[in-house]
Amino acid sequence: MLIETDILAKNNRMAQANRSYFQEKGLFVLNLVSSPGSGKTSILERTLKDMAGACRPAVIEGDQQTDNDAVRIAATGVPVKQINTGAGCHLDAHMVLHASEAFDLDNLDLLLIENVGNLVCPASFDLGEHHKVVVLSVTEGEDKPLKYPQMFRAADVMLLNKIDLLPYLDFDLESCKEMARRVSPGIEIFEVSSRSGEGMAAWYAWLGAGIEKAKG
Ligand SMILES: Nc1nc2c(ncn2[C@@H]2O[C@H](COP(=O)(O)OP(=O)(O)O)[C@@H](O)[C@H]2O)c(=O)[nH]1
Ligand SMILES: [Mg+2]
Ligand SMILES: [Zn+2]
Repeated sequence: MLIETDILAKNNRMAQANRSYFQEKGLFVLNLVSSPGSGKTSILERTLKDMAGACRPAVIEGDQQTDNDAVRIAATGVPVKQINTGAGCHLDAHMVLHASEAFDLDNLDLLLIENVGNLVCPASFDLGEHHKVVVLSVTEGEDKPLKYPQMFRAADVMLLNKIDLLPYLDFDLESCKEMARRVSPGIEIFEVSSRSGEGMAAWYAWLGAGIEKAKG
């Protein structure tokens, strides 16, 4: 327990340093978290294609193994750096700082970090982002905010993804949103489908406003 506290304290210090550094560069930084398969990479791919020319993004991809997601992002033409955590189950602030050295930050205004698929410990590890964005897909069950409250409390935004599948499921959208707000009253919720594009415009508007604000 003492070791854990120490690791988190050290990470918090590094995350604060990242935050100051990213702020100096006028970067809007988001940390995307979810369980595996909720659609983080798909949302990034669609967002990068639809917002091409509207912002100057780069992506950091976190996975235990493979560069599959980095390859998918690279296909959009956006600069990307893969981090493999091996046995590790989350990104930390130190990894993110080093990965960001792959980019010319002076010529970017948006840094999107896809965390390792895991709804537990990424909640505790600040990376120096402006916001955690939690992706929950409608195939996962509406009670996930109650089961993983730390993560939903840590997130400022929830992307409720795969709404194109709603007609085939008995997922209760209103109940899910109510449970998310019960653990995190201020959470901003966007209902989206990275497949059909439904609901994505509201997410892009939120993103655009954040980019403008971060430029200062
Ligand atoms: N039907 C549907 N499938 C989706 C949607 N978004 C992602 N998927 C699928 O869900 C699977 C996992 O997506 P991926 O982006 O790799 O998830 P990640 O592990 O969170 O990065 C893939 O087979 C995607 O095609 C969506 O909006 N609708
Ligand atoms: Mg992914
Ligand atoms: Zn972990």
